[in-house]
Amino acid sequence: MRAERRTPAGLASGLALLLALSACGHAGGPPPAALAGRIQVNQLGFLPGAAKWAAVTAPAAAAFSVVDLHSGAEVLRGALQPPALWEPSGDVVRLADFSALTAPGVYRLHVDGLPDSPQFRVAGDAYAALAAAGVKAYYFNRAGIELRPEQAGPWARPAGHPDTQVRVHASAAGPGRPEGTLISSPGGWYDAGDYNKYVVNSGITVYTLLAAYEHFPAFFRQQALNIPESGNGLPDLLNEALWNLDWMLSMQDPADGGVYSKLTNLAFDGVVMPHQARAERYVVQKTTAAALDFAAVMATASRVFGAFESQRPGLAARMRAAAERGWVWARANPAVPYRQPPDVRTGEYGDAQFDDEFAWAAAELYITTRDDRYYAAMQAERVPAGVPGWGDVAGLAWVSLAQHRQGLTPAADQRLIAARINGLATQLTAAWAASPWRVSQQAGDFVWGSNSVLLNQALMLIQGYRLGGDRRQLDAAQAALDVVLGRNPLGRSMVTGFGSAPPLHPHHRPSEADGVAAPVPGFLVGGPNPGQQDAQGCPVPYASKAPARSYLDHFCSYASNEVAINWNAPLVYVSAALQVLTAGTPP
Ligand SMILES: [Ca+2]
Ligand SMILES: [Ca+2]
Repeated sequence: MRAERRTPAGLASGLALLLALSACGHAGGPPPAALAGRIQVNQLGFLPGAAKWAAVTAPAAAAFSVVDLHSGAEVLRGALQPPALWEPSGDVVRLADFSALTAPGVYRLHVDGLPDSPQFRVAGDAYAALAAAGVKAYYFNRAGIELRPEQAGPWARPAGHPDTQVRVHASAAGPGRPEGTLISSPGGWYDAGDYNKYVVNSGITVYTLLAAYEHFPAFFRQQALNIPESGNGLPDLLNEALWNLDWMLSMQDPADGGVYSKLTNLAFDGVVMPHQARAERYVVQKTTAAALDFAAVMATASRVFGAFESQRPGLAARMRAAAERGWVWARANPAVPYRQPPDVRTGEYGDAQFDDEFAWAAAELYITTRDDRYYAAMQAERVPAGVPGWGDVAGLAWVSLAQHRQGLTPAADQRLIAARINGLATQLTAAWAASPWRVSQQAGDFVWGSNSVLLNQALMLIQGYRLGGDRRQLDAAQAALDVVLGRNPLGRSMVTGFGSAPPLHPHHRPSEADGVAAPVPGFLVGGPNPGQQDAQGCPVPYASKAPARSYLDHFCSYASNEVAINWNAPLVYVSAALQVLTAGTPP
């Protein structure tokens, strides 16, 4: 869940009408519906070997068929499962299991009396383009660099926010750098729909991208993104991660190893392009969470970039040293929460519970250094495995320990590592299996950024599958991606540029201000959020208060339709993992 953000001014007039919530956005299908309801399906499609489910919100329907889009031939027929109420949306739903469909092609689902489903593909490369666009979204959010037409196409734009002359805010002043000192802290990614840069949120984001590389290196070595560094000998995912890692390194105070929490304006920019935003920038307060998230991700990056010494000589050692200095600072300053200074009004990412950050940083330092003192500092038996989020990162420690389990020292408790990963994956699988909508997310998971909560559940399910091979855990992860790509009560894809009914008006300043009709592609939007914290400032109402329907495809909706770097990271991880782990040819 993100820090709540101030509503930008001036949104109330002249904006496009709400397009969401009324129709599925697909063509074709039989004439007037005799039944009320819809067929909701993953609008992008599936690997041949994937579990394939659709949701039919028509209690009286009985059977479904799968139709080849081009020939019109029925290729599969089946009975719908018994109806059941899914509380988060209030729908009575019947599920269609068409996993037996394995032949590559383009299809739609048909139920007598209902509009046909959106079309979808079955293909061996079903998620390759999605995974690539999910990474390239970070390129589109780069600070301090011109996006050239050769790489950015219609979304080319001048450089914004050079951040080579940034002031040390009073809250961040120290002996070596008194208030007002000018420092240089260029590069990095804009955090979300705004133009500020936050270390805490960068931590889980970059980590998740590096974990994707560590887990599936062959996939990412062949992925070509057409970014400025392409062809330099580093995989493009790592080039993109470095754009933010190099910035993060500049956020560490060389005097004491503490890490500034954010680089920010005093207030959010207006709805302008990056080069039009000229407010003075500051680095703000060193915090325990910033130091530990920094230490964890630099320790991770150190072992990843250790394999690329010739491309970036000395980088891995520098990252490791930076991680250890951040750790030392946090041990000496173990309870410094973020306190928003009175003159600063941008995002907070405030967190006062640091057990999880300590555990995660200790785990990554242990894996990278093989120093048992870090394993002891983790206090592993006291660390739970939960679904990760920016303020609760304990689960990431277990992801890394499981990945590296064969190279750990004898100090590591191998049974505990397996128990933590399996315990969480088993719990999420049970929730998926019991769900009338066949998804692991529960009513309480519809919070700010609910789509990322769901995809982080999928990320943890995938860890279970990689460790123990329980196929149901992979199927439950697939279900999460299905929901994000359109098998939801809204019939909406939640990724810009993907699916037949994607978000068109994300809360993303460049997408709103660039004069290009299509939003910048590859971004996951926050998703349904019954908090509706932006409702007062939106010129159109939410259509429903139901948790799974609390979504507005409107620029005003920072609470359901913003983008964020930490939300895109599990999209990249899960789409790549399913592309790699799902059988690409019919079984
Ligand atoms: Ca925490
Ligand atoms: Ca636009």
